[in-house]
Amino acid sequence: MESILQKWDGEEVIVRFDRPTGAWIFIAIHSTRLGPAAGGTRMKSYPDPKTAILDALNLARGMTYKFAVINFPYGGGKAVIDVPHNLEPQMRENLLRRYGALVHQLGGLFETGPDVGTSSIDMDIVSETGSPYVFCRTPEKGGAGDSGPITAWGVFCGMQAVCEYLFGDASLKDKRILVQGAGSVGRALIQLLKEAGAEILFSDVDPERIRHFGDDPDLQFVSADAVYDTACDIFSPCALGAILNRKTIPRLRCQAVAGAANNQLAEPNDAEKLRTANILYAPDYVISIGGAMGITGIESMGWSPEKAYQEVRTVADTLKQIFHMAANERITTEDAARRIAESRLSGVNGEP
Ligand code: NAD
Ligand code: PPY
Repeated sequence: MESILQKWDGEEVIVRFDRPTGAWIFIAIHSTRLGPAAGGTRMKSYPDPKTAILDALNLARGMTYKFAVINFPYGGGKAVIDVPHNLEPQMRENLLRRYGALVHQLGGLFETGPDVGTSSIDMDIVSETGSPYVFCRTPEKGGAGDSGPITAWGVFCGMQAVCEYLFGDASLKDKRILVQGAGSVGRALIQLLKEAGAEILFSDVDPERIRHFGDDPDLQFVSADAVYDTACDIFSPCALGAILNRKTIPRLRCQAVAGAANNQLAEPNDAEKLRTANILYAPDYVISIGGAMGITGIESMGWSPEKAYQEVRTVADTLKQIFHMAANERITTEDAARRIAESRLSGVNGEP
């Protein structure tokens, strides 16, 4: 644990062992340089608390870069709740309430929303004790609702930028796109791609989701083990992290990777492997900004939903800037994005 924290470049970690459930709560505050730390709450069972804390630290860093790359007045944080398997619903709800009380106790150092394993309905429960530091409550409770659809909108706009850069035309019509993960983001993305006339392939591991989408004649199902060998124009990871690694990259048969999943690169030099393989990579913390930007815009800056969708559209311009910078300087798109983010983090008031 000590060496993990020593190697981390963030500010602090709040740790709580929840005795009634046996869950571990880790809230990682990576940077408050540009504003209060914001980031979702991930809830799942990890093999051990060390893996859970590492996930929190890496995800929190990703949030710092997300906000910095678009020069947004928030810092990076993330919460991970490592729960035992088969937690009963009532126990889970009470855990969420105790977690909310902890967020409240931090007094605005950390503001949160949903992530993998939590939903808007969960945010309603967290906000009972965590208010006013909880985003994405359901509209019935006065929140902006699930962040998946607006995140998907950002990914969709990012894919258009990819097509414009690679093919000289932003249209996604007839482009063959493989979406890994048909959850909150993936399902909304699939809908947008349908409307745009793309050829859509999808993969999931949840039998219910496979059945639901498998019945759709416009979608082709790809099994989880065939994903990396399936030819497509754009591969869109919308499930797990670390899926771009030394084993999967040599198998990829796509021209670009553009998806919402956080921390897609297993190792920093996987970005170079993608560049060498001539695969255009849309850095995850840029293309997945829609939820964080749109929801904080609506809930704390008074944006209308229309304004939020318009603002999220600018992710396409940021990506194009990154693609051109990477090509001109012969660096990876990941390096180009990091340079932009770091210049904002080192500048005065976030200005480069
Ligand atoms: P989710 O839990 O709603 O959906 C994830 C889906 O991926 C589920 O359907 C799950 O069954 C599926 N899945 C899991 N393992 C898989 C595998 N091996 N192959 C194929 N599918 C698999 O999560 P979400 O909110 O849609 O988020 C997806 C990713 O995007 C996560 O990495 C998340 O951190 C990131 N992200 C989400 C948001 C947001 O607003 N929801 C914002 C930014 C980034
Ligand atoms: C993410 O982009 O990974 C998030 O956690 C999204 C988010 C962040 C802050 C509030 C709501 C959603």
